[in-house]
Amino acid sequence: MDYKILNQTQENGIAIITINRPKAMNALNTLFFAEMNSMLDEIDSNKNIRVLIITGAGKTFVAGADIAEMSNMNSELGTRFSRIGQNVFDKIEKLPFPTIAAINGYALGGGLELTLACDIRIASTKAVLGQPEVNLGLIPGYAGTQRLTRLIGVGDALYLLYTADMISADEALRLKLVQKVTEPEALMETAMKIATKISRKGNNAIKQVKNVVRKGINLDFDKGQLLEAQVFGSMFDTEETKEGMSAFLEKRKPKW
Ligand code: DAK
Repeated sequence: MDYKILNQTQENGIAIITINRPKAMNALNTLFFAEMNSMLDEIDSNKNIRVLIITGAGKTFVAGADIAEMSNMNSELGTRFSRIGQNVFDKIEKLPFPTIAAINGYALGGGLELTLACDIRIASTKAVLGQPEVNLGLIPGYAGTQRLTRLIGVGDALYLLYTADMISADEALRLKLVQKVTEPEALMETAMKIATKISRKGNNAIKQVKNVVRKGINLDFDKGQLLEAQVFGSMFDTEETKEGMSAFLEKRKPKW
C-alpha cells in the first residue's frame, strides 16, 4: 500500500480525511477507493461526527485518477473503475452531515470530481482546478460531467470540459465552483472555523438542510416544497427545535 488516509476525529465532532500519496501527487487508484470506502462507512456510523473535511497532504489535493493504473485497463475494467469511484463519491455526497473540501493544490480530473461530491469547497490561492481528461482522450469517469454541470451550469462546465483549462482559485470563485479562497497557511484554519460554526448549530437542523437541499435538487419545485414542509413540520416534535426556540425567547444560548 503506498498511500494513507489519515483520519483524525476531533473532539468537537469534526473529522478530517487527508489524502496522502506523495509519489503520485495523491492520484486516486483502486486501493484508494477501497480504503476511502471503508473509512466513509466508519465515519458514517460514528454518531459524534458533525462535519467532515477532506484535504490533500503536501502541495497537492489530488492530481486525478491514477493514469498509470488506467493505462492498463480495457473497457470492462474501465467501466468497473468508473463505477467504483462513482459509488464512493456518491457515498460522500450522501453522508448525512456537511462535508467540506479544503483544496490545497492541484484538484484535477478525479480530484476535482471528489470536491464536487462535497457540500462546500474552499480553495487556497495555490489551488489549480480543472477537468483535463480530454488531454488523455478520456472523459470524466466519476460523475464530473453531471455534478460540474449542475453546480456551475452548462456553458461554464462545457468550457472547462472542452478546453481542459487549469484554472486558479480566483477564477473558480468567479464561477462559483468554490465558495471561498484563502491564503495557503489559512486554509485548514478557515475550514475548521466553518466546520466549527456548523457544528454548533442544531444537529438535526443541519442534517435536514442537507437532506432537503440534496433531495430537492432532483425533484420538481412543487415536490421539493412539499418535502420541505414535511421535514419542517416534523421538527416541531423534536427537543432540539423546542430548545432552540425557548433559548431565543429566554435570551440565552441553546443547550444542545
Ligand atoms: N496519475 C498518476 N501519476 C501522476 C498523476 C496522475 N493523475 N499526476 C501526477 N502524477 C505523477 C507523475 O507521473 C510524476 O511521477 P514521477 O515521474 O515522479 O514518477 C509525479 O506525479 C509528479 O508529476 P509531474 O512531474 O508531472 O509534476 P509537475 O509539477 O510537473 O506537474 C501536474 C503537475 C499535476 C500538472 C501534472 O503531473 C499533471 O498534469 N498530472 C496529470 C493531471 C491529469 O491529467 N489528471 C487527470 C487525470 S484523468 C474513468 C475513470 C476516471 C477518470 C476518467 C475515466 N473511467 C474509468 C472511464 C478520471 C480521469 C482523471 O482523473
